[in-house]
Amino acid sequence: MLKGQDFNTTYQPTWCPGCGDFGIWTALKTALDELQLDPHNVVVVYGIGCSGNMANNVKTYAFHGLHGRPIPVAEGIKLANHDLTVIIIAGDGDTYGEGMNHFISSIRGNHDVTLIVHDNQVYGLTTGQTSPTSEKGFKTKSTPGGVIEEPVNPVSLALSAGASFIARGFSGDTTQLTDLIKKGIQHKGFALVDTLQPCVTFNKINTFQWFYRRVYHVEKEGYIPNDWNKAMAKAREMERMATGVLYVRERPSYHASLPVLEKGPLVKQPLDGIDISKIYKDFV
Ligand SMILES: Cc1ncc(C[n+]2csc(CCOP(=O)(O)OP(=O)(O)O)c2C)c(N)n1
Ligand code: SF4
Ligand SMILES: [Mg+2]
Repeated sequence: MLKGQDFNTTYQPTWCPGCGDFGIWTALKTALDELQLDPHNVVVVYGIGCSGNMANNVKTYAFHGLHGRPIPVAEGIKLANHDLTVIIIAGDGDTYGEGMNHFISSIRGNHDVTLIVHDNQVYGLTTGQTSPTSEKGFKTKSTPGGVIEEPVNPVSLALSAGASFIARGFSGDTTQLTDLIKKGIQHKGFALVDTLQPCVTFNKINTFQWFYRRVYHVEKEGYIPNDWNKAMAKAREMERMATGVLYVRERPSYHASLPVLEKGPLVKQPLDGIDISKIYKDFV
């Protein structure tokens, strides 16, 4: 079995010094180690962004997809071989902007994938434009007069869509984040780990210091994550920011609901003897 540092590759990350992405990288590798997962049984699907640039830095199978589209790729991989652990690394722009439809759809289907969002409330890779989670009034290159729209609240959105596992982490707390990623991976269904991730270069508002003043661990206050209304109240807190597992409920996952997969993963099922000529004729 590999240790956390053994999930390193020979490539070093290219993130800015002090970027919150380093904490998520550390937490992911530690989670894979502590769950004793073998690299060849794990696929990480990356979106496009500073977040997605982690693709070269974790020793597992990897797919570096299109901006906004890592979720359907991950779903396809899981449906083809549900023995694999499938994880998604994506930005807030990727997930809650161009990929929003996939986010809702995957939650509804309860696809058994773990989505770790690097939520830095800005477009990092394209050098600092407004993202869907940017605060109202935030001034960026794309909104010099300040953001007009209300920000997306990822936790309340996921709750409304029917998510079966929702956690919020902070990249400045890798111990807690490791635990949340492990729980997300172990959950049998769609797991969101929305991670507060300071972008030290392009977001001078939501800094590490800004988050340290606000974040707190829900479990230290005796919070039990099984009540939808209480989770929604936690999601909507403004002055403090709840971190930890905010909501869990058991629900059959998508692949577990398909009779054809009861025999085992699709990739391990024989292809010979399948006659598709009738279906084919319908399309020619
Ligand atoms: C389909 C598509 N649309 C837009 C882009 C341009 N683009 C690349 S990264 C990015 C934003 C990245 O922001 P985010 O998803 O928040 O990731 P971060 O860099 O902050 O980690 C955009 C708009 C692209 N590469 N492909
Ligand atoms: S631009 Fe922001 S998110 Fe991207 S590497 Fe630099 S600090 Fe990190
Ligand atoms: Mg971003």
